[in-house]
Amino acid sequence: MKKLTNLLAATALTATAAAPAMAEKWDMPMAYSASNFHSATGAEFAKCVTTGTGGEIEIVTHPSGSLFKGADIKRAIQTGQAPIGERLLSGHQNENALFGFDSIPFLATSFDDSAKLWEAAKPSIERVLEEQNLTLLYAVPWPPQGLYFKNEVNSVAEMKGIKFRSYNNATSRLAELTGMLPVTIEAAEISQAFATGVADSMISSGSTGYDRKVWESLNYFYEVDAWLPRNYVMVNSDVWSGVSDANKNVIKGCAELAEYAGNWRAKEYTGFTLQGLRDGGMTVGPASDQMVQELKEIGVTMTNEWLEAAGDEGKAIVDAFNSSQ
Ligand code: PCA
Repeated sequence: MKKLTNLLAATALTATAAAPAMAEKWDMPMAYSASNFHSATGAEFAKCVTTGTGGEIEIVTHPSGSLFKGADIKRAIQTGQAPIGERLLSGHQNENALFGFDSIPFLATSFDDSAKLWEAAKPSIERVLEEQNLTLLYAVPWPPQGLYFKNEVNSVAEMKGIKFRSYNNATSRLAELTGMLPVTIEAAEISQAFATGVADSMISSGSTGYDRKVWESLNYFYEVDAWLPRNYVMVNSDVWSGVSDANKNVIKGCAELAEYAGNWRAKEYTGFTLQGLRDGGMTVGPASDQMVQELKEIGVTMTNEWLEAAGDEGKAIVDAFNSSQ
């Protein structure tokens, strides 16, 4: 017993000696599964910051919506319940249309175009976030969005009445315009939703279908490449202003690295996960010409609606993107 007490005392001493003067622990809520590439990127970002600051700031990630669900993450950070976290940017489209710049159908449909669109939109998004006491650290796109169905679908008319899982305003609107019935469900909960018939379709990346093993319930994935929505990592601006300049530099460096690595992973994960869907038994391929044509017409309607809602600043983003082509 004596020995154990001595050992404990010694360990406590060592721990105290090794701990930096003002160590802080930052819990980082994330909405998607630990195996997802965004979560893997976040975990490496956290490690980079912890190591780079010599442990003065230790970031601990909480994937799968385990600390806060996706829909609650931004509020949690704004109100200081968590200092840092990751969220789907277009999830805030109901607060400000500008947040939906990356979910305009058929505007930016490749990784290259998505990067150009982000370049055009970033100053506006940073400003809107800053007004909400949030500092943007990095953003990484999801792979291109395609349509998942239980049964074969070759036209918009065949979509009528199908229950459709949505993840933001644009996806709900797409469901309405195609005659489907939208129900908003977090990615962490879709396996269950499809298994129980709460939904029989969705628009998402191959990545999310793969992460959630949707082949257990759904059979078709149509590569529509409608858009590439982004996740972003934000920090509470009051917390950020309390960080030393040296640590700010470390965090910015780690964020840049994470953005680069995340983009790379997203591209790699695209083909890998589509193959994963095939291996799971799904039919994966392009949509019929008719379906593409009809979806593009719906895309025009949604683009016009977005431009109207996002005003001059939205139009300036689209114009800047188009002129970078
Ligand atoms: N996966 C996320 C958002 C976009 C994507 O590819 C989801 O389905 O919730």
